[in-house]
Amino acid sequence: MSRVTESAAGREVASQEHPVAPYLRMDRMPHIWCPTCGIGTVVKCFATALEEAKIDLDKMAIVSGIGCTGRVAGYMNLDAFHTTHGRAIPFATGLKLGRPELKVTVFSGDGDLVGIGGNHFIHTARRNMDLLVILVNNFIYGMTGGQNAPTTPLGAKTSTMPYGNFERPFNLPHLAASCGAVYVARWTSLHTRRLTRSFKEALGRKGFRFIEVIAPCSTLYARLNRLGTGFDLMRFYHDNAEIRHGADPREVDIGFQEKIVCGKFIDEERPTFSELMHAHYEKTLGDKYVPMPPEGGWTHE
Ligand SMILES: Cc1ncc(C[n+]2csc(CCOP(=O)(O)OP(=O)(O)O)c2C)c(N)n1
Ligand code: SF4
Ligand SMILES: [Mg+2]
Repeated sequence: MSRVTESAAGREVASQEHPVAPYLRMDRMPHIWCPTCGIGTVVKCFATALEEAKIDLDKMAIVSGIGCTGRVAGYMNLDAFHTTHGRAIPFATGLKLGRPELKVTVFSGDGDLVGIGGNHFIHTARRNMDLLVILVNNFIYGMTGGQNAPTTPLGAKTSTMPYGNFERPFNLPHLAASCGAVYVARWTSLHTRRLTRSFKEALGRKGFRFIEVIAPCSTLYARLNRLGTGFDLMRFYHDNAEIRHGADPREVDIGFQEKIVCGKFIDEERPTFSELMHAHYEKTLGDKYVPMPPEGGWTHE
């Protein structure tokens, strides 16, 4: 018999259901992710954070680009947008500017956000746009066959660099911090409690917040590099992740099968793009300034 209770966010949970099921579009299951892929774990942590933070889901939207991680938006039982490759951040920016009362989260892959979408990433961080950006870094373009990404560690094998990557990869926390992100953290998909806490904390902040999650691509990255399954990579994270809150982001590069520095590196407050814009126009235009959009957003009933 199923017992129905109410979750923190007011959604009904039947007792035999997984506690985060109300946050997912269960009618779309089974999902496309491979066995021992890390993306599902990150989704579970995010759903748990929404539950624990008691986020009003009617005031929340999620935006993804394209890729295995880009499928996340489609599986979340939220107002969700699956956009074109590399364009999750500009789409989310438009959504936030048009509906400022929404909490907007971008959830996508490394290739999507800092490969094809890299230009959007740096300028949106520079402007301190009020977005939470969750990036699942599996060091590879997963969905399209394991090509080299801007995050592939030196020496790692990919389908387009079969003799090992020789391109210097981005150090993502450093990239985000140097462009102006006000909250920067990195975890692995093994750190489920800490990751959930970090999501919760970042959901409560404003400005450009960036959380990188290192997660296994068991089918391509692990196989091409003979690293075993996703479980073996989780064991690797267990043995090689080092938590160093407040570490200098310049010093958290990731080498191939080397230690992974995790933790919260940046947590500051600075006026967001919209706050600066309103203050500037109020000062320069005075009474002539009509704040845009009207309170509640353009489409508010
Ligand atoms: C404009 C455009 N270029 C290329 C592609 C092909 N493409 C789809 S997903 C993807 C890679 C996604 O990689 P990542 O964001 O790291 O996600 P993952 O699959 O690894 O989670 C690429 C290159 C596309 N869909 N659109
Ligand atoms: S290809 Fe890699 S990233 Fe994509 S679902 Fe499979 S394991 Fe996950
Ligand atoms: Mg990827």
